Amino acid sequence: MSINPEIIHLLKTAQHVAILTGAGVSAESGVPTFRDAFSGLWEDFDPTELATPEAFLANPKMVWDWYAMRRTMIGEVAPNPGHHALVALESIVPKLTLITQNVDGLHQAAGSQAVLCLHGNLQRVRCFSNGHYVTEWAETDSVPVCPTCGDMLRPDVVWFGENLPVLEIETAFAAAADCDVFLAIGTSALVHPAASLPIEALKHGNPVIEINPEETPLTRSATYQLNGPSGVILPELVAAIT
Ligand code: BJW
Repeated sequence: MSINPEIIHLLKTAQHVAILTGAGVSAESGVPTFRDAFSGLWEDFDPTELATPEAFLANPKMVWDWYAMRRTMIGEVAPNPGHHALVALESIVPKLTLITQNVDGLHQAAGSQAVLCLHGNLQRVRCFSNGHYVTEWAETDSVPVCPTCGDMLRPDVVWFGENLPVLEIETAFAAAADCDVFLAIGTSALVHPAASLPIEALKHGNPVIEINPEETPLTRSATYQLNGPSGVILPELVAAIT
């Protein structure tokens, strides 16, 4: 793909690049996007209906098992050229703020520094009511419990209706306001407050580049669109500014 020279100029001259990633960035690693159907036992369930505290309290074992399946899945995948290109970009631009909605740890596995994880980390587990972190547990016929308080364990991710970590979301909004260019990559731009970040960038007059093979609610407002998979486009973009 030939990349618009204005995009190349923007990235070459930017002092601060802010980036928001979503599930699409990990799609080429073999991780299903959030709104793709998960296969197997869960194919009849809408993921957005499982990612709530209400779903967990109604059927804790089913939700626990869904996350256990996904934890196993991400243990078997590796970062793709899109993740690696973002690591390379970090060494090219003076300042880069990487904000992710992903809970799979693939940016960190690729070598990105200081990733702002808005929706938590699938590999971490804490108890439901008291937030005690637990590093070892046994899989049994029921949801494992906290050794400190006996409460049920849950994945350390942010479900619908729950607050995002304050420092991460505040730093992300500050970066959107401060950056010279904002990249929204592989996100359906449906879930707030993350979906408000590119809008915040635009509000401050900062150009937004969207990278996605599909249209999203952001597409019409984005300053530039690069239509295609991030595992192809990001390495091309980095090569073009190097
Ligand atoms: C590719 C590709 C390739 C494919 N290359 N691209 C304001 C307005 C309206 C609603 C709200 C609002 N503020 C808050 C809300 C409520 C709610 C919300 O946003 N609801 C909307 C659905 C309407 N938000 C919340 O509840 C948040 N909390 C909150 O705001 O607290 C304050 C509050 C509390 C109570 C009431 C009100 C406010 C919390 C949101 C937590 C989201 N959690 C999840 C689950 C995490 C754990 C887990 O993984 O199980 O996070 S939901 C899910 O969606 C997950 C994702 O991080 C998130 C975003 O999804 P993402 O990453 O965009 O993935 P997809 O699958 O949607 O899209 C993939 C994209 O990739 C597609 O576009 C493809 O085309 C593309 N793609 N291949 C590049 N190769």
